[in-house]
Amino acid sequence: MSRVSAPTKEPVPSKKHLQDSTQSSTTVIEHVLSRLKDIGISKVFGVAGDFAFPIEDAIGRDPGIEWVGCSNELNAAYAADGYGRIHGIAALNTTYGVGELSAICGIGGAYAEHVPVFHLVGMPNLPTQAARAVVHHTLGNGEFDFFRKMAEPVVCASAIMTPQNVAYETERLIAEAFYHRRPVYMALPTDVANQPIVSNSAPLDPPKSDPASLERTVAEISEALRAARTACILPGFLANRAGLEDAVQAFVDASGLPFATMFADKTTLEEQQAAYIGMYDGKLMNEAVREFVESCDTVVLIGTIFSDFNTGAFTFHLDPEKTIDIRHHSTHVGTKVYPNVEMKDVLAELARRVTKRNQKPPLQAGSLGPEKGAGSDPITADALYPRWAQFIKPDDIVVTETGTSSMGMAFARLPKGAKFYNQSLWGAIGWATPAAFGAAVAAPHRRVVLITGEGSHQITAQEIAQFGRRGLKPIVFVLNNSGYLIERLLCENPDFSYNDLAQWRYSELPNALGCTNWFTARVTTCGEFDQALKTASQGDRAAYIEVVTDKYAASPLAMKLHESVKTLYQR
Ligand SMILES: Cc1ncc(C[n+]2csc(CCOP(=O)(O)OP(=O)(O)O)c2C)c(N)n1
Repeated sequence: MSRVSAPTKEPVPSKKHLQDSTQSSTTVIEHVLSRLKDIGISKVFGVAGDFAFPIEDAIGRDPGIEWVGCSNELNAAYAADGYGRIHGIAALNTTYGVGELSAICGIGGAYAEHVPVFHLVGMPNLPTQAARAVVHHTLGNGEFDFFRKMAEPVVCASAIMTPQNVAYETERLIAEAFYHRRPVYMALPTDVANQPIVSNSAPLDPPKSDPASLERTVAEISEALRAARTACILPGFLANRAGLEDAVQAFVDASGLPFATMFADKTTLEEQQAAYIGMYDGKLMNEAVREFVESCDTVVLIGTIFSDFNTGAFTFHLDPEKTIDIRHHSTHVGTKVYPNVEMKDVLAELARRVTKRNQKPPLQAGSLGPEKGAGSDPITADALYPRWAQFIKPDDIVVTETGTSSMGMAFARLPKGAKFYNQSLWGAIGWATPAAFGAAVAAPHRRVVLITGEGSHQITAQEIAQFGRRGLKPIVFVLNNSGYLIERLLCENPDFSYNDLAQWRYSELPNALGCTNWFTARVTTCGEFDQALKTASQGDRAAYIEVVTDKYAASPLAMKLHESVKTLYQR
């Protein structure tokens, strides 16, 4: 449902890769683009630059691949990340040095959160590099390999293409990106990009489970579940990254087990189903969910991580002996590790073999309380979050930013088909605005709702222009609480000036950024907010609503984190 096509299918050979291309007239960049198209890439996000012209010219000439221009490279990387979360894979193009380094924080986020982004970088030509010439976008020291080295820790594989290596290296990078579900770096010197390729290579096989190991893993999990008096599932975002939501759902259905989700995993599975018991956030929120999950004889984790924000600032307690952890390429059953088993195979076998329990779920997932306040009342947290929760419609794509707003929205039970996206591990503020743009490009027929704090929005707000440029109709909420509220709640003194911001006239931005016919509003009371929500929900045009609250109107989780700084920072 959430995927636009099926790009996460492992690469398959097509006739053209098996042709002898030693005499090919296909150029290096044409070959790379052709293979990226084969695996489902039809858009490239980026910012143009002269060292990347051969890449951009080839995209311009190719009717099967569209250039998606962004305001800067950081935004382009975040947009590619948002696109990749929905589409399964994404591509980004930047120029040498200045462009690629601007993108690197976004690529780091895609690495941390397992979004395969193919980063195509244009480099100066080989004679320039050999002469160690002092050219623009370099450090002026004749070094040309520094920036690739800087990229290395945030990608799972990299290559500088040549006519001789491009066929094999492209296959290797595709295989690595699919295997790790992480970004790869492909550099093309300007002269090399347009040379004919002199090599060929077939796609590399995707990894396969070891049959004996798979059998033992599934037998052991089935037995653990059979013996468990109580059990539950924690489906995680890494299952989603591998395109395995349906396989996880099939296992949930076949097992009859209830499931809860942690913060980063929200909406991995549909929340409007009886098996869903709510958000599990350690001791910080939803005590009944914590009590049930932690009391289970067996807990099955499917592609999740125990990060600070996924575990209620490490206040969770799951006994490793009672935990089954199904990962992309290995499974842990208690303290035993089965290294050579693929998540998709384990899930498929479990769905086939597990014994179904016909038990009523122990809990019913809750949502946020009733909407408080009316008329001229100020917009408190109790007024804000239930209203936003009510506003979300089936199939919406809800992109939320690091800060107090995502912490509030994560506990709303979302309607059927609605998806929640957040960058909860990397947590770079500014991600959400361009990521929402990327999401809208990936799913132009679904409603995208962006919820961001104003401090985060100030980092990447230019990307609002791109929605307007492409005629996309997002609903944007900017929460203006006069500064960095989450930081005020976590730092030594909330009133230190480093948490204050320049006050923008936010609702004037869409107009200034060329977005015509958008509904814009600045609301400071519940009555104004209700009116704006009503207009925005009509759905005929994009909306941009600045929601003004008190400086300390924090969501419950944000308040809990304020009380839990000791465990959050392990002080
Ligand atoms: C790129 C980056 N810089 C700085 C931070 C530190 N940081 C975390 S949350 C935050 C403030 C968010 O403020 P805002 O977007 O206004 O949301 P609020 O918490 O006020 O709702 C900052 C500065 C970060 N996470 N990422």
